[in-house]
Amino acid sequence: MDAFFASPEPHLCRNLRDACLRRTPTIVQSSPGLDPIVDFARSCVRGLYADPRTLESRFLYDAQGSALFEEITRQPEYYLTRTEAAILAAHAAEIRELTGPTRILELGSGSSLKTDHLLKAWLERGGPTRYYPVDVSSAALSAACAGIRSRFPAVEMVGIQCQYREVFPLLAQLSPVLVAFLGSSIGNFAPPEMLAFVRTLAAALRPGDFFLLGVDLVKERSILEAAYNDQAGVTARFTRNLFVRMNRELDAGIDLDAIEHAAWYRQDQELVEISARFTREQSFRLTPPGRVITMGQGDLVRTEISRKFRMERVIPELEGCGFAAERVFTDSQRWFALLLLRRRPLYSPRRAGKRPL
Ligand code: AVJ
Repeated sequence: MDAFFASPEPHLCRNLRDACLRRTPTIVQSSPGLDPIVDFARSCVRGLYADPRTLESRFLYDAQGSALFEEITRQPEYYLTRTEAAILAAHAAEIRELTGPTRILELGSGSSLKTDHLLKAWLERGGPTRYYPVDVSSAALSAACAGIRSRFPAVEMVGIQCQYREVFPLLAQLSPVLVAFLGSSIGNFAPPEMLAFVRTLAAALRPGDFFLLGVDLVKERSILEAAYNDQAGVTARFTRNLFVRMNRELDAGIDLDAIEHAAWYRQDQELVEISARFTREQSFRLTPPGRVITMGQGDLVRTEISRKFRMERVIPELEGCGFAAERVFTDSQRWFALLLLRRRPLYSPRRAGKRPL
């Protein structure tokens, strides 16, 4: 999918460069192009008329959704965040050793709590520590920036509120850089989208730059399904919140009591599929553009996929996209992996004629 081949946005580049030069705590926003409400409405209409019905996961993260996701990460069944944080805590110093004093840009930073381990390791080695959290949620981003500012006053930081693809044109000017994409957020992409994303990222980075990627690994169904169906019902509220947002921003008038959360592991595709199920028939209208949508009893709307990975497969895949795997860190149960990848040189004499990019 070429959705990730964004054209450079000089407006955003200029803002960011200015903010970096001034070294003031700033949040830079992407250039005001499409009205966010129109963007949301169009995406919902497109997705609800598609077969199967789907909604784009990026819209899950409004202020409430981002807060609910933080609550998910604290649920006992949701092992991902805890496990990844422990891996980061154990290996952050080593990662800093391997990368040298790069800037750190974090995609989908959310609350940025796990990043503390990286920032500590960077600060401990001295020299300037420059951190660029990127998130679509301005609420999550401002809270994260305020938190980092108070915990790590020495960190030079510019928060960037935009979609992932909008930040790619900025990466070359941030080099040397480590791009962190944690939490297995990459699992939200379907396989072709993931490849397009990784290739675009590789193309945007300079040779030698780093990519720190967190991936959740294939495991027993019961553990996976529990993680996406927590007892306290937080994940269910997270799924339903997308429809709360449609009611608030698009005046949809959806009966929220007739929506339930459904998540199961599809072993054939090695992914958790997360949907909203309509328990009664209902019609609603989204404004703009005002089209009527009818949902039948039992109809599903897929709100997310969360892919689970196998190291022996994902590493060659990433290497085929222009990266070399430098180190792989994992936990004792091999539930989660943190991959330190490096942008391969465009031309490497050893590989000449073998794997040209
Ligand atoms: C933020 C995409 C990594 O897939 O585990 C958690 C989102 N959705 N519970 C995931 C999520 C429901 C999460 N990611």
